[in-house]
Amino acid sequence: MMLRTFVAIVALLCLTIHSYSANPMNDPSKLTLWFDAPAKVPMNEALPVGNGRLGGLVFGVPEAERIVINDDSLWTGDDNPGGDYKAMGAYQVLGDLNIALPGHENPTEYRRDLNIADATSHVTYTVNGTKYTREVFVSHPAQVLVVRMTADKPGSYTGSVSFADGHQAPTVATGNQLAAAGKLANGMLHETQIMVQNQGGSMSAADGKIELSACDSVTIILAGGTNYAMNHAAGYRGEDPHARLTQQIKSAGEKSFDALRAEHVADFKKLFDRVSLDLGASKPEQKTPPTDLRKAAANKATDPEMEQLLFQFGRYLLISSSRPGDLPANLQGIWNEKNTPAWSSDYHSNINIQMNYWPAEVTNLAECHTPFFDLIRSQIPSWRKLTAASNDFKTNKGGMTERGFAIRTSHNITGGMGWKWDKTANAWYCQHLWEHYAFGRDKEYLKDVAYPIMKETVEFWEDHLKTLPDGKLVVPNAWSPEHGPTEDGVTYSQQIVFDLFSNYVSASDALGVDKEYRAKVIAMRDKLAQPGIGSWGQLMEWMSEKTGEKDAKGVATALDTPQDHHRHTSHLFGVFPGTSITLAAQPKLAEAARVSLAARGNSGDVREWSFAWRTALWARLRDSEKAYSQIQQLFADRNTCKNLFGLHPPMQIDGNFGITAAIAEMLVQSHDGAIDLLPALPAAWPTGSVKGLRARGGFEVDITWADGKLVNATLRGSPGLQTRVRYGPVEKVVSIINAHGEASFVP
Ligand code: FUC
Repeated sequence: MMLRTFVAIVALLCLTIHSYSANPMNDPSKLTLWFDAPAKVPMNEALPVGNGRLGGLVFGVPEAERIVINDDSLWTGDDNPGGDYKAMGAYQVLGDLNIALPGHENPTEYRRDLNIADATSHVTYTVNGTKYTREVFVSHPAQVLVVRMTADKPGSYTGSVSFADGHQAPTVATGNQLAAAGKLANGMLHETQIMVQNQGGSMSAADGKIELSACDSVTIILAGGTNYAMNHAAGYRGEDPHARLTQQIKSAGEKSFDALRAEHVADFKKLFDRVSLDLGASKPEQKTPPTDLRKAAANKATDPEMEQLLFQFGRYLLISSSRPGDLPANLQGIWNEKNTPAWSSDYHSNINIQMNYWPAEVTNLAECHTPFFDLIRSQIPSWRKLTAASNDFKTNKGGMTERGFAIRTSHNITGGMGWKWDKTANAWYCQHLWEHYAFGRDKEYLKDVAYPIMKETVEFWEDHLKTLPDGKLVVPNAWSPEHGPTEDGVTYSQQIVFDLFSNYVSASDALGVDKEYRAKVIAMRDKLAQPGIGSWGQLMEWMSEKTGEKDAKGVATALDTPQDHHRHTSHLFGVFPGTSITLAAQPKLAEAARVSLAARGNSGDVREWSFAWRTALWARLRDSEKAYSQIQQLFADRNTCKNLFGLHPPMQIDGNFGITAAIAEMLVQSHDGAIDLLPALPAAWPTGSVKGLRARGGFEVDITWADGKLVNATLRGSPGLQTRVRYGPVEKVVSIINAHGEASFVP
């Protein structure tokens, strides 16, 4: 398909990219998860609501509602475990909100749902001819969780509201309020306050509960929090949350339910509605079953509306678990029902937290990326200290580390780290700092936030790279995540340092600073050992091919063979999320990457997040059908829970975020100096459109296609911006110069 014309018009006005208007394409009927029975298993079936910090998992049981409540900062552990995973602590449960409604057993016409277009969960059912409705959301503006229960007959609510604190703090009931406050062994204060409002009937406080008697409708407002502060200097502790929560409950309690709901929906939609996606219509018979059955079927037959839902669900989860000022999304986002969650529900630095943030820039949720940066900044003082104290970081000059920091595979929110060093995670984190600038072009941010950390990390690698006899530079004693031996020059680490050095050079260019150091970094980058191509045409994961040698314990290390199906694809970092291996610039390495990826396959060890990574890799390698097949396989019951959460197992959220980013990568790419339209459009989506994706260089992109071919595309950005745009083999320069800050392409 030839790209024939790009229209360029002169612009005089500035463009406000994030100006908000409700997006009519985000049709709630296509953006709702629904089920015909209550949830039984919290992480796999309950429905997640959240405001970035405060989360709820809604079970939807008529006679005994349970909502697991989380606050993203409730963690055990502390700042200096020196690599001991257990001492690092774990993400905790704030408690359970329980609503007992005896007599509501055995309902008819039962339905529970989660509308991700307005971030509200509903439960509806009928008992003895009365129709009941329950709505649950977590408001970001009001910082409270709200439950509203109504019925079509007066006096229908008799029962009780109670709270079970996750650490056995007693619940005190006074007037129309409940409160539970406690302190963890690490000094973390946590508190929950609940206000219950009734219309009709009566309420009373007794035995730590609020009893409801013949109420017409009931509103429950819950505020929860801790004294955590994302601040090393303050010992990661701030004010006692009591006064803040009291104020939140008071303010929310003074608003009507309708006002609280309207404020919540408007706030959520401001972010969510920036992007709409239409991948085509599903067949009428595909639309009828509940989401769990439909998901299972989508594993076997194309269901474009489910694929669209999966894409938007990742965006929903990011908005709901990562808002500015709060902590970033952890392994379970913010949703957690156990005080001993898998992997502590921590921040994993060898793929997982990075994957959580892959969709942030490209799917137009850039501000949801900032909690990751805030966490990095708040942990660095402690990471520097722990790195300097470790014998693992002697510099290439023989002394101990003075510049920079390294990160272990796992970390918490109070400067603590666990398990092995993931040596180049520092550089990988810097990729995120850089990408926020590459997409948004905020120079102040680059200068004040990203550049200093990037430079410090470049200096760390200047001090630590080892020179081989042939003059090549390698990362010493590195590990290709969770695979094979620890040795010099593993491809994963080499490519990540290459990425850091390249982004550093671009950052110094953008700011016009450190010209001499920039030249030195280019010289170091040129000496970095590059990945080799092995005996079966693969991109080598290590400097030497491992074909069955035995390690010190006598275990065969038959790793670099076509039979190896490890879940990580670390050696393909340069293809995605890195940018050093592209089809155009490095065709031989790209072909070797294709051979490796095809051999890695997707059986056995492959996990939910692996499918997401593989989808993005195939998209970058322009194999649209292989990319699409990964999405379909992700829908399998083995990989995705009934509630669409990723299933490692247990539930893990990175795959949700990763697949959203990977689907975007199939529709638009912008990593090699141009914007590629529909680079990996599969046959399953012949006709469709996407609005509001972002491309590097400061652009928003809308694309419409039909019969597998581009119909038109619109670019938005600040007037004066220019970019190369490609569709298939055709490439043109597009300038944003019209009055709406737009440029269009019509083939
Ligand atoms: C990485 C992966 C595992 C798991 C863990 C939380 O270490 O290798 O599969 O996702 O993170």
